[in-house]
Amino acid sequence: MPTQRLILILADQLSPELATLRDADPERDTIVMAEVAEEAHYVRHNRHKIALLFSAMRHFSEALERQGFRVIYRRLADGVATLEAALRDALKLSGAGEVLICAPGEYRLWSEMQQWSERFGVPVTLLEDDRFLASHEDFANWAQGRKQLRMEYFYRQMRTRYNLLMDGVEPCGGRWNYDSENRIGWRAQVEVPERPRPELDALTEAVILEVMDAFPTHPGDLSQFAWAVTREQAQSQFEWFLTDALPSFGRYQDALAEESRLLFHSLISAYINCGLLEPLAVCQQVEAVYRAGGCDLSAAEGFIRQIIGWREYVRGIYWLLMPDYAKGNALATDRPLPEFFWNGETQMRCLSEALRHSLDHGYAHHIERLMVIGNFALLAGLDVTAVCDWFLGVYVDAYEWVELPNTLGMALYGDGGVLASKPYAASGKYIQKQGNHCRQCRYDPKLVTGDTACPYNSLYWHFINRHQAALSQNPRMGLIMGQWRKRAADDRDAVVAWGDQLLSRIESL
Ligand code: FAD
Ligand code: DLZ
Ligand code: SF4
Repeated sequence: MPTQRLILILADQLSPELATLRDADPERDTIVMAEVAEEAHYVRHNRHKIALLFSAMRHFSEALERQGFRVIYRRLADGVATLEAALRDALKLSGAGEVLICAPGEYRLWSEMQQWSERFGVPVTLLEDDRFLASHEDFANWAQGRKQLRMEYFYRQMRTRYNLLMDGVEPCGGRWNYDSENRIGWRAQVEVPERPRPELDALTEAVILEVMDAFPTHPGDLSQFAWAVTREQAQSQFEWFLTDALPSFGRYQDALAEESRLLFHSLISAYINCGLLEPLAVCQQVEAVYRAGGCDLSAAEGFIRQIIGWREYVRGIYWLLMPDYAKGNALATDRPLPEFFWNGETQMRCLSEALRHSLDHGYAHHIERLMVIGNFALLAGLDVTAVCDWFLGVYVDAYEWVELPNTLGMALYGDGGVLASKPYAASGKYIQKQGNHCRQCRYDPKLVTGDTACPYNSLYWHFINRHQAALSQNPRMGLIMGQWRKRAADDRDAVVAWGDQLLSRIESL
């Protein structure tokens, strides 16, 4: 008789096509799933994220049971503290002689699992997570010998390999990238469609109550919970996006709007990241809409680039460079996170809106994350690790493999330019151009110093001034550095002094 096996399925591995489930046999294999305090507490996870994952796990476990599998499922209330403890108990209970796990997405857990064979005294095999479109080996091969690891070239290779938006060997429309058409600022040009909310069943309602009870100090307003928790619900949300939002997605991808936090974004990152949707399938569906005339090429290309380009690329960088990547602090920042990161109470309208929405709903779109919150953290020199932990905790879609390169690398330039060819630093002028928050703000985006001046402005020049040595070698910063140096010395001093003043009373901004 073949050895009985345990298959551990993590909360972000809820796919029937998971490497460990593809050849699983209900006669031989027992599934283990566990809601454990350690995974919920290693950063201060948003209650939306915990509720989404616990509800999706419970639904997934029921689906496996319907297929005939025995599932050992531990709920949070059972008090099993760690995944290791859950597996140890399950080994005792089942008498299984082998453990199979699809490799976890985070280095932290992966390195712990390296000890498990020895600790349990049975073979623990990690299978590659092939739900991604580029394996670690593919990415390492692509990266080998390159001086710079730019996303654009990786993306072109992925387009060709997966035959997405290609006409033969050429990209559709003759260009690879339509980013320049996707930067329109928001002036309420079109109506934002209303989004359908997935229905909450009794299981999800129960999870919400349990999570409110067990995590009283974590962010997240669960009275607003509107996340899909099954594949069917996630697919139906995505289909709404394809018909109602995708046509405007490209144009307003970088927009910031007072009247809508979601605009035309898909909100599918949490679903792809935990396994409820598959990356290639969503890209193929977007291409089908384009081919049928349902959206223009810039919308389809802009969307597909985010998934087969950015998403795969940041994962590649993470696994290529961990564990050292997490230690990056190229700009030597150490300022503590202001309290308003936890309550949204700042007079800077753009920042307050983005923070509040992130805390209450577990979501902000890319430009809010990068150019409002991340940009403020960069300009103010906030401590890299504190900012990364904040981003990892607050968003429903956050796992370190995707959060860390985006935060430490893209937003904070902590990796010294591996991911971004220059820091994503911008003044209030950029935020004003992209949207309409400034009209509701106590500050004025046209002013640089003085009580009503937009803090992003002086902090921008303060940033340029204090990092002259580190950034002057960067050819893409030459123009702005030149502009700064050309300004009269007392003008520069006044801006820097105002920036110093703001930083000294950062909590009051
Ligand atoms: P859409 O705008 O509809 O985009 C479609 C999809 O493209 C997303 O669902 C996502 O899967 C993918 N995508 C887009 N941009 C990126 C990117 N830069 N990296 C990876 N995938 C991308 N994304 C996460 O999934 N988890 C994170 O923890 C995360 N942290 C971030 C932190 C910072 C500082 C920044 C700047 C970005 C971060 N992102 C993260 C990327 C991006 O902001 C989110 O994927 C996106 O906002 C999710 O919303 P959406 O599904 O509506 O995306
Ligand atoms: C994020 C998370 C949370 C909050 N809770 C659990 C849990 O209780 N059980 C579980 O299996 N996984 C959880 N996760 C997801 C893991 O942290 C994730 O699998 C790793 O970070 C690897 O990506
Ligand atoms: Fe943000 Fe400055 Fe505009 Fe206020 S004035 S909304 S702080 S960019």
